This record gives sequence, C-alpha cells and structure tokens, in this order.
Amino acid sequence: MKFKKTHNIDEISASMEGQDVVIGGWVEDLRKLGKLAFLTVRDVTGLAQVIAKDATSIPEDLTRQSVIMVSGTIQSTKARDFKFEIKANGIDILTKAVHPLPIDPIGRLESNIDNRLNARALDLRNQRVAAIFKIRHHVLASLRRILSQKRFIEVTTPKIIGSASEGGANLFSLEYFGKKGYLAQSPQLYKEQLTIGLERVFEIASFYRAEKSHTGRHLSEFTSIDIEAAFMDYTDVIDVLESLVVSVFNDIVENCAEELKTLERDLKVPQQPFERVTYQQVLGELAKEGITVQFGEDLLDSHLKIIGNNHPGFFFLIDWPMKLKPFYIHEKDENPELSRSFDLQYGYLELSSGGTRLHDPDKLRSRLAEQGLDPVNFEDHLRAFDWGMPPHSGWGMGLDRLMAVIIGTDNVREVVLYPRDPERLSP
Ligand code: AMO
Repeated sequence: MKFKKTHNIDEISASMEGQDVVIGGWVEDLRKLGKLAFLTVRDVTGLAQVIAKDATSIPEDLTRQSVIMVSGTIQSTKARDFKFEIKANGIDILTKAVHPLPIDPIGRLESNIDNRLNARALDLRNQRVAAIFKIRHHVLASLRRILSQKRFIEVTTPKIIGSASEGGANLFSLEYFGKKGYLAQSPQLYKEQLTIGLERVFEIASFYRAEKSHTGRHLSEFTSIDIEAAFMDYTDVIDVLESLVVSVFNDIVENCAEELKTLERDLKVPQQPFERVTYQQVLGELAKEGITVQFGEDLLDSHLKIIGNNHPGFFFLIDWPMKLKPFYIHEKDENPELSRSFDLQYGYLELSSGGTRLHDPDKLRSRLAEQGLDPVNFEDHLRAFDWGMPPHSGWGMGLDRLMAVIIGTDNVREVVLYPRDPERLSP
C-alpha cells in the first residue's frame, strides 16, 4: 500500500497547472455526472476537487469520509469554489468509512453536543470544530512564547500527590501502592517552592477537581495556566496577566484569520488597561439593585451575573476580604482584613485568580490553622520556607475558560477535546 503524499492541499495552486501530485485525505462529497465523477477531498489543510474521467473506475461502495489517495494532474477549473482541480490518474481507497456514521461530520445536520462528544474524533471533520482546536493550538503556542519572553521558565509538577494542595474537599483520591494519593487540584504549593531556584515559573497542565458542578464553566479535569514569580507583588502579576491576555488576542487575530472566519467570529483585541473594580464597589452595585451582601460574604452566581452586566468585558476584581481567600494569600499592610489578591473576570465569568503569597512560615502556619487545615499535612511545603523563600506572587487561569471567551461560547465542552464532568468519563 502506498500512502506518501507529495503535497498538502494548501501547497497546491493554480499556477502548478500540468504538474503531477499525490494527495491524501477524506472524501467529503462524491457525485457522478454521466461518465464523470466529481469528488471533494479534504486534508487538514484544505479541500480539493478531484475529477475522474471514468466514473466506473470509482467503486460503488466508496462512502463519504473514506480515506483515499489520489494521484493526478493539476488543471484549471470553472468551479466557483475552487482555484484548481486535480484530474485523477489513480484513486486508491485506504480505509472505507462505515455508514451510517453516528453524526454528520460536515455539520449540515446538527447533532447535539453529547452525540458529538461521543464521536469526537469524527466531530473534528467538521471545519468549525477543527477551527476551535487549531486556535487552541495557537493560544498554547502564544502563551508559551510570551511567558518565555517575560523570562518565565516552564515547569512540570506532579499530578499524583500525597496531600491536598489547596485544602478543601474537592479532591479525587486514589490508591497508591497501599497508600492514599490524590490528583492535584493545582500546582500551587510546588510553583511557590520553585521560585526559590528558578524565580519565575509557569506551567500549563491538567488539574482535577471533584466538584459536582453542572455548568458550562466547570469540568472535573481542566487545563490551567499557572505562573509564580519571586520579587513580584500582586499588582505586578496583574500586569503580566493583562498584557498576556492582550498579546494572545493579538496573536490569534493575526495568525488565525482563516479559523476565525470559519467560526464567523469577529474577535476584538481588548483595550488596556482593564478596569479594576473593588469588592466593596461590587457590594455597592449590588445594594443599588436591592441586594444586601455583608462584607466578608462570598459573591454568588446571581451576584456575578449582575456585576457581569455592569462590566461586560475583562476587568479585575480586587481587594477581596482575607476571609474569602485561601491560606497562602497575603493580607494588605494598611488593612489586614483585605487581601493582596484578585480575580480576572470576563463579565460574570471568572477566568483567573491570584495574589501575593505569604512567605513567612509562621504566618502561614497560623493561617492554615485558622482555616481548619492541619499544618502537619503541609510540613513538606513549610520546610521549604526555611530555605530562603523569596516574596512571591502568581495566578492560575483556566485555559478552557479563556478559549470559551475567544471562541464566544458559554460551554467549555466545546473547546475541550474529551471533557470530563460528573456524567462523562468516556470516550
Ligand atoms: P482557582 O481555584 O480560582 O485558583 O482556579 C484558577 C482558575 O482555574 C479555572 N478553574 C476551572 N476551570 C474549569 N473547571 C473547573 N472545575 C475549574 N476550577 C478552576 C478558573 C479559575 O479562575 N491556586 C489558585 C491560583 C493561584 O492563586 O495561583 C487556584 O487554583 O478559570
């Protein structure tokens, strides 16, 4: 069996008329008109029209989405949608697609998201879906490039861990050679420790939360972009985050014009600076709507919906009460009830949270105890604070949520290949 291509479809142009090529891809459409057969063949780079002079040479059972190789000659075309066509000299069928297929991969017939996720590999033949994951690839490349330029070093921390990194109950546990292990909720403790040796680190990886949430923004397995930086305060990492988001949007507008067109998405690069809204200000805005939230109470979804309507784009929510923040967050010197922390919001959607960390181990111990966590479980972490822990700050941002904003969907399952949620563990 021969399956060596000479060209990807996007490498062929009308100026190559008369040249012989071999392409490989999937049959998207097949029509026989008298003696002629017209096929459209798609590879990951594009779509080509193939003409076979002798329709009888095309097997009757050649189905759509079968994999074929076509060797042929480039010629000009009168077809409106194509700049050239390939006159086939030979067509080899490599794999036949078995019909009926579980979803219409071209997307002419709409399938619901569950059926699509059950046939995700086939769903990717839909060009709108493929465009999302091509954009995701560019977002990842862009994040890595920009963070590297800002002198962050990419690290990989363990995903199987011996004790909770953030505290809280949302841990998946597993049996680890007779001991109890957990799936990491975040790289929080490791990334903080790594500032000792590397000063600025980032990680882009999957993390796990055993939350029974059934929303468009929660998954049990999500991809987090995390940074941690020595000698930075929360205002510095806010600046890193803001410029990162703007640069990623710029990169996507510049590099993914074709994909954005496929998605009919007019992506606008956000204006800087992003608005800074304080927690206290939010309470004031809610009070205007007749909703009383006491200082120190968490904001509910219904509150964030209202705040999101008032501030529809990107904004930082700052000056959160210490009470609402994890044990590792630093208080404000001028008001110890307030924290040096923030959330990045896109309207009502929380994209990121972060802040300045405590770097004094005694303070950290008493904060752990205050939050009902046992410092004994954190001894491995606390030890590192005696080895020259620099002041440091960082944040974590959900890649899936960022992608949802870029694509303009309110369901993160659209931007995750094989999402995991309380109901979905396969494929
Ligand atoms: P936090 O728990 O706020 O902070 O998480 C940071 C960001 O991760 C994303 N995220 C999720 N995305 C999809 N599904 C989930 N279940 C899910 N949980 C979280 C969100 C969220 O804003 N260690 C801190 C960060 C830090 O301070 O550096 C942390 O994990 O976009």
